[in-house]
Amino acid sequence: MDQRHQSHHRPQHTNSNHHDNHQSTFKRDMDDSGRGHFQHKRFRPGQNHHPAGPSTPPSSPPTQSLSVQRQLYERDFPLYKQPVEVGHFSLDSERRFFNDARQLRYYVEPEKSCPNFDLRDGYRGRFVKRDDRVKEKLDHILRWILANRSKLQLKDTAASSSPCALGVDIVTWRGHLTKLLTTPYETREGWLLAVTRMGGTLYISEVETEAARRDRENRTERHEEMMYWGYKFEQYTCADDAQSLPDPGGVVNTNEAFCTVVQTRLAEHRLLFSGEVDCRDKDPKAPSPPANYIEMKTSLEISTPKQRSNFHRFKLLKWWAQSFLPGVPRIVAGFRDHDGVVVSVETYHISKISQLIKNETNCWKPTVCMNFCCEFLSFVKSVVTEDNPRVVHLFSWDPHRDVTYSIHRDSQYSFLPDWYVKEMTSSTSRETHHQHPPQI
Ligand code: 0WD
Ligand code: CA
Repeated sequence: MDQRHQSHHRPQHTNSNHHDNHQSTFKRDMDDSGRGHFQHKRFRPGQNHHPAGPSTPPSSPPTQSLSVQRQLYERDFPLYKQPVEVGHFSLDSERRFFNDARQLRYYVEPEKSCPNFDLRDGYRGRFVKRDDRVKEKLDHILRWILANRSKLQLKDTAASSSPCALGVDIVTWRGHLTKLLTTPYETREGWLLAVTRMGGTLYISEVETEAARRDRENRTERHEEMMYWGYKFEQYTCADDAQSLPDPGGVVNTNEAFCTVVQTRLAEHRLLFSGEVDCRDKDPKAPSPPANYIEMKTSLEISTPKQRSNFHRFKLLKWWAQSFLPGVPRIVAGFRDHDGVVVSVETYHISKISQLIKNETNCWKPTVCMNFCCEFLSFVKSVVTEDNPRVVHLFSWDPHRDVTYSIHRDSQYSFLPDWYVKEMTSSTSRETHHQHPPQI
């Protein structure tokens, strides 16, 4: 690993590993003897802290929860290692998986600062929409893991005593981590995250909430059309290869995707996650992935101070969290009017966003987002101890509430497919064999 990869994401913060002495934010009920119901070396009874008042009376059943209150997470920025791309994959127009970069596109800067792109063009006749009733869960990432696991495991065997394990603590989508990062500031939408431990690795997969399902089934025609606008903007600005130009006359097909797979570490949590990447810098001298990736966004043009403030306080939080996680350094934003015409294009550097929001009162803080995510992962690790692909711990959060969970065995929530479990458990010895060929 070179020096750059050893460095940490530390926007505006000094490096400090704060994890040995901070107050725990787990809420834990005491049993009759006064002992806590779960054991974790960092969360001893007495060190426990929760601002919500006295613990539950001894007679009530044991519950465990995690507080989301912002002030509990206002401490030094946790260690977040520079994310390293360990692979990528593509999904084609029929959502078929390929272990390659065939869907990666190249950013072509618009010729004018006011490009007048019409984002409504093609919605009626040149649009193939992915069926969002189909829940793919972690399947594509799991396919990538099976196709690349010898690489992953080889890297890990030197350091690990269990060569069958993947060498990471957490496998998930980047989008799920984005939701965790923004949770301390979210006031509208809750979430459900299913967690299963297998081979020592925790797999985290989202479950659609009832409210999200209702929203999806009751979208207005206007909302459906506006969801297309973001993809249309990508089509105006992205080309299939470094030499060619975008083709605004083509079909927009949202089945197509290019996803990066990155590895990184948040404090003690080794993470492997995948996220969709819109395009890359077409300069062949651009830095290596993920530093050459660009995230495309659209947003309503800003005309009033109130709109600017809302943009900083709510939209930039989501944009920052999403791109910071995989180490994507730039966002290109198309600002559009109410008719879907792009009136300006602006670039945001992720490393400068925290400066940009500094003058906003009561604004979000990157450190709160990262510390909450870190604490949630610790909470999950301490709760999900049974290593069993058939068991799901369902973590649940609603705005203004704590995170709680329930346990489900052989239920509708099980999400690790048989083909993955079989392959991971049966080929352990074969893989080990690969790494330690017998001496003849
Ligand atoms: O079925 C589902 N509910 C999920 C699907 C949950 C999580 C992920 N996915 C799929 C997406 O279809 C996509 O292929 O995983 C891939 C992306 O994962 P991610 O990068 O972790 O997701 P996120 O960061 O939330 O979204 C990245 C992009 C979005 O870009 P914008 O600029 O809008 O944030 O992935 C696209 C979208 O372009 N995207 C989706 N496209 C279709 N259906 C979806 C979705 N449900 N979610 C994200
Ligand atoms: Ca995008």
